Amino acid sequence: MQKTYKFVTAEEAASYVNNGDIIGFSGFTPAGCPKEVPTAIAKRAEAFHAEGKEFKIGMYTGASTGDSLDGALARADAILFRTPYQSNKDLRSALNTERAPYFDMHLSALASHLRFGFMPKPNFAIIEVCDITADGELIPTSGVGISPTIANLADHIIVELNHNHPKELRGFHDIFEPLDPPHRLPMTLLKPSDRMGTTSIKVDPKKILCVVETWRNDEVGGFAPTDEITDNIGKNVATFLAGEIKSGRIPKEFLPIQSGVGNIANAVMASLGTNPDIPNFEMYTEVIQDSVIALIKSGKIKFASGCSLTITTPILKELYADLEFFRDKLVLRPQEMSNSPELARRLGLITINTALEADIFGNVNSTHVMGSKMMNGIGGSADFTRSAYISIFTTPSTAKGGKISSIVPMVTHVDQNEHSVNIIITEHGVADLRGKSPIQRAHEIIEKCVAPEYKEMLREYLTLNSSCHTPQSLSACFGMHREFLKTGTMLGTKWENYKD
Ligand code: 0RQ
Repeated sequence: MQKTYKFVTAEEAASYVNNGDIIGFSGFTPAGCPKEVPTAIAKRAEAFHAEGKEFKIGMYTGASTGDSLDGALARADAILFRTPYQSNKDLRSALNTERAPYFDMHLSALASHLRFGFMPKPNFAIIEVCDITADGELIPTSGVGISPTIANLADHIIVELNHNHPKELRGFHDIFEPLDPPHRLPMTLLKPSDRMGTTSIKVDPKKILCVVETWRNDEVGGFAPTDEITDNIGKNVATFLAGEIKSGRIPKEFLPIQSGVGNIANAVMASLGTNPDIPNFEMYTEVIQDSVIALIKSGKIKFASGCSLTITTPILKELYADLEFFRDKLVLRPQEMSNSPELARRLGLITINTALEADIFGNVNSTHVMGSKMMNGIGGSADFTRSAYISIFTTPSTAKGGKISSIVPMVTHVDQNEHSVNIIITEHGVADLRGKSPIQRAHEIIEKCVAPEYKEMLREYLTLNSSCHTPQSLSACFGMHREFLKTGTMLGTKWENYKD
């Protein structure tokens, strides 16, 4: 293999990339993303900028990435456009100040939209692997994302061979790319542990421009320790699901779980793991976080299918040290499969994602702070929510030390609408929206989920425009947000100040 491919430094690999190039990057979250070449491209951009020359690249990623990719390129002002999900603070700042054009997409749709030609084709793919064979087999590492599609579409592939991920990861991936309509066939999985693809991404070796070696770890951040609020949210999710099993609304053998990213999702998984009324279960999800690995070890999770091992370095090292134990309990797939709405509906997923804010009628905003500032992106939340067996959204009832109520009259941006959201859960309780009219949903959410200090304010809101199907007041619906922007807290909102 050493003879087959050209081994180069990251700087040399980056020197092939020019202003206006469009690059697809491997990985999903910081797991499985290239690290050396993106940083070297950022340095190249800075050198061009220092000479007064343009240098920006178009960027397709699986989801968020590590700081050496999104952070470095954002700081270098080198982004022509960027999609989909992101969570890097420097990129967030760039895209919220018009320095990096960003468009948010459903993660399941990205690969097919690239193939359909809805967006410019990537001319480069930069793909992290744990192994590469002379005949062009690429073995992904801890995250797959859109790698098969960008490897097929790109003219040139730059490989980052990461020796920190063992070659024995071969076999942990299930790589499949569907045909496009009208020739598409069903994805045949009937349970999370089924497979339908190959264990590697096969490319024409002639497309592999060069290989860069690295020993760098995935840049997965740690999780905040659970606190009383996240613990109570987790307990409420577990108690709700246990009740649904008892009532027969969820089959007694339980159903596969999808769980989102972040501190709350991590805490929810930990609670499911410790509740004795929750049977051992499987996951069909996109992101496999730390808590899932602990639950696989304890036997509570029987199998996890995901797109990435978004796992902190110490836990990933433990997993790699005991790889054979995990071999029949884990699989990683491209996001077109892990997030497939077809599979979510067929497998009957219980989906658990996080809202920034929800409104009293059941619409959810997971992305835009005060309707205008992008936080991270929709990620896979709608891929799963719309096709779920039961869709759950969790959120602490307040944010910013109680100055913001996470439950408001009308969300300032809609990611999931009232028709897709079944259950909302805060630390105070569980609002079951199924089979309820808008006004019934409003009462359910206010009484079960809203923080005590905001309950009366929201009850009063419902009287502003009563005797209609959805009692919204178009003049006052953003009153709580406007009060926060004016005074720094929603607490003093008086409806008479906002109603015409
Ligand atoms: O900001 O840390 O500066 O105080 O939002 O909030 O409570 O730490 O929650 O880490 O679980 O992230 C929705 C962002 C939640 C995440 C979101 C502020 C709050 C804090 C983070 P600070 P927490 P988490 C998987 C599927 C996308 C959709 C999804 C996310 C920060 O879960 O990106 O689930 N989801 N996709 O203070 C202003 C409010 C706020 C608020 C919270 N109402 N107004 N700020 N915050 N509520 C993703 C993938 O597909 C890969």
